[in-house]
Amino acid sequence: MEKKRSWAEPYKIKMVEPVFMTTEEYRRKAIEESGYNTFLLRSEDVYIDLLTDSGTSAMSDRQWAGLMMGDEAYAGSRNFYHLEETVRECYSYKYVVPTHQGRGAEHILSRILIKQGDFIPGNMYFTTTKLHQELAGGKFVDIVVDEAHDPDNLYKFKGDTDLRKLEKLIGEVGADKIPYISIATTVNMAGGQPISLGNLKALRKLTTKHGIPIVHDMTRVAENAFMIQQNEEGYHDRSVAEIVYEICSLTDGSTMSSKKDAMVNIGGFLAVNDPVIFDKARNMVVIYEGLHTYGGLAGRDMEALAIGIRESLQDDHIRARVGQVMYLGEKMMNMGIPIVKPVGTHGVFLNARKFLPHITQDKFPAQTLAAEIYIDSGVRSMERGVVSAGRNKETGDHNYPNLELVRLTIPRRVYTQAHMDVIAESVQRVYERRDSIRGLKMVYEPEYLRFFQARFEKL
Ligand code: P70
Repeated sequence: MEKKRSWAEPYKIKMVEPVFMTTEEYRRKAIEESGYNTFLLRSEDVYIDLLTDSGTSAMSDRQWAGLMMGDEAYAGSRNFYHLEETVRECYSYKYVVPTHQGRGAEHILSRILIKQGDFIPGNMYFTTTKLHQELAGGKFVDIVVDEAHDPDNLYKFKGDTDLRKLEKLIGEVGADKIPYISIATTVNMAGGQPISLGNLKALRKLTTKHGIPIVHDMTRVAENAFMIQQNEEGYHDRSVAEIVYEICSLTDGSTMSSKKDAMVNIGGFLAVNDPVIFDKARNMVVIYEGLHTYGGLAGRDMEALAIGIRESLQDDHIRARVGQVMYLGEKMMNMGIPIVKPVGTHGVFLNARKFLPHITQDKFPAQTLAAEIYIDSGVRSMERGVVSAGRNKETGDHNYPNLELVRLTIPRRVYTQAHMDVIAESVQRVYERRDSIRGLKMVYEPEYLRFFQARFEKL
């Protein structure tokens, strides 16, 4: 019989940061003043912060020590070479251009590869990725499997691409109108869902036939690799590090927001194998980010990142990281709370359509739910539904995605199991009084990535 072991953390806590509880009355006022948008709250008014896992993880003692080893030379910092070597060894990519964070890399990549009128297929959209594709003149096309759009479908690899959708697009527009395929590990907007290696290999075969490169959004690649190790035939005995390397080897380049997997507060990069694209990227980075050996980062940031990459690939680490998210997800399922299934790797995603079925999507059920959870307990979450999906460029109407979700995102190495219990209990309390909850109307809407700064009022 296989030994069942808990996912207990492979570390102990050396330093703590106090958090403070406020009263319900205080929080009602705070969220109203923030236009019912959790992005506009002050962090000091938050008790448990599940807005994002981006830049919010706890660094290790090694990473903090790395900060002291920063070489802050304008050019040729030794920390850059350490980062470059780490990316080559862990992720297989030959050339690295650091950027201040993921969207900096997306900007440069999109500007280099996309021409007006191009199409960029991807395994579901991501907000910043899609915007940069559009600003460069391209159009995003969703080729994720249908299962990904169904929060109750239990398929284990909802990040898989549907090759028929891709073949159809190639048939319609021609391979020369597709500069690359954009593949995310894991798929954030689907609820943190992984792609399988089997699917990626099949995609590689098809794209090679048509001469189309694959660009990898590797923001949460270690988490994806862990799910492959757990659930894909033939990978149970492989380490997460080996699986990550194999995923990267099947792609031609990547954009990375290192603020997630790699557990730094800021940082990212663009990595490619093609020397011509590298040359262009290295030139463009000096316009928007900084010299090609720092790209908007301090030397110390690059050092903490190089160390964080290796830590992110340790089996013990990733097992505890995803284990904690699974613990919260299973607890909520046992309470009968509607969440996206299977549980994602970086957070638990509430299904707001089912949670608040009496609130129609034009009254922003997920935005409403995030505000209500904050009022109940000071737990901050994020809307991932109609507000995030923005407007249709042609008709001007809202895009109405099938997934209307609230994301409870778990930072790495930050919160305890008792925090997970408090979170689940708070969501349960809101669930019990769901019938009394009313929707919102939008009263201010910025032009780009509206979810960050939009304001709402209670109906
Ligand atoms: C989040 C963060 C960032 C991200 C990502 C994937 C799969 C690229 C990026 C961009 C922060 C965020 C961003 C937009 C809306 C809400 C939140 N995701 N690809 O919380 O990287 O932020 O470093 O520029 O998840 O999921 P960066």
